Amino acid sequence: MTNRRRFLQSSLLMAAAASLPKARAASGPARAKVVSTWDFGVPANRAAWAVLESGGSALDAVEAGARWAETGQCNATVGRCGYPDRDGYVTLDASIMRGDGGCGAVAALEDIDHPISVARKVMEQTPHVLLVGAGARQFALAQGFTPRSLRTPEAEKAWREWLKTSAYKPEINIERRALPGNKENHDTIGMLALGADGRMAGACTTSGMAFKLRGRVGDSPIIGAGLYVDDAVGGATASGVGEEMLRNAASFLVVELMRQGHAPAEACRIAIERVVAKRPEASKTLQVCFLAMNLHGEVGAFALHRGFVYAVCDADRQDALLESPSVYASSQT
Ligand code: SD4
Repeated sequence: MTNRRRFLQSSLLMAAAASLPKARAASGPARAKVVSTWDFGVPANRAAWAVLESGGSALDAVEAGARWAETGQCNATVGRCGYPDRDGYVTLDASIMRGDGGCGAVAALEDIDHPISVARKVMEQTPHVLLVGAGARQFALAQGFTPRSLRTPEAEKAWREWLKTSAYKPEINIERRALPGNKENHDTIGMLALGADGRMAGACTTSGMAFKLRGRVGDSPIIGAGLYVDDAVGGATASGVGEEMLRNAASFLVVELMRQGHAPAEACRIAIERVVAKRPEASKTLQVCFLAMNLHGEVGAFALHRGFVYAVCDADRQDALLESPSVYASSQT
């Protein structure tokens, strides 16, 4: 019963978020829109929007937005400031996808601060979709990327603090719970863009779960799990505990639900319900968040727990930040 009440509360919030107006021709490309996960999605969207405004493609836009998240800020779960795995290695995951099905990804990439651009190179310069680990690094170097150490002093300090207990608790994104060093272990960026020409693209980039098992790869570089885009329908991306997205082919699921006629927010909600149904107990302590946009520029989101916010940028509004509805009002279920 309690959960039902929370679903109701969530539905009201969802209705508010789902009623986002479509882009109007104010300035910039009339149809275009960019959405992305978390509060730093606002500046990341701006970087992407600048590309769309200057006539760039949705693909160029999401790459620019993701690149901003990777190096334009210092964030414990994306790019150059990402926290290391439990053995002290910073390993990055990223994927990029065009609405025509073109896609590329890298997983467990070390020493390269723009994994999203390496993912794009995988898409454009190889017949493959995913390169991992040492091979991905070797490919990046061959493509001209400059290697650099990614373990920042802050990340090192947090890791050493974590080593004192080495508690392995993948509790991410729930009410912005802090890690040692007062940093949070979430904030993957997932970004979707709709170009003025009606074409879509998406990008997702992360350092994954802080202090993860060495070799652990989440959903973000897996096409269909952390990201999926189809020009005929729309796109979806995810943040949260990637294992849940992997179990449910989650982003693909959200897009397929939209293909069946569901609005983006409704598609995200149904997908979240699938996550709950599969692992009802685990879902009380793990965060999972979906963000979707259809080919008309309608946007929606849904999360397991309160606290997921997403940024929307179009010709009318550059800096909108909206709170997603959620199944649970808090982590205390
Ligand atoms: C992962 N989904 O590696 C990512 C982490 C994340 O917000 O999204 N954090 O599982």
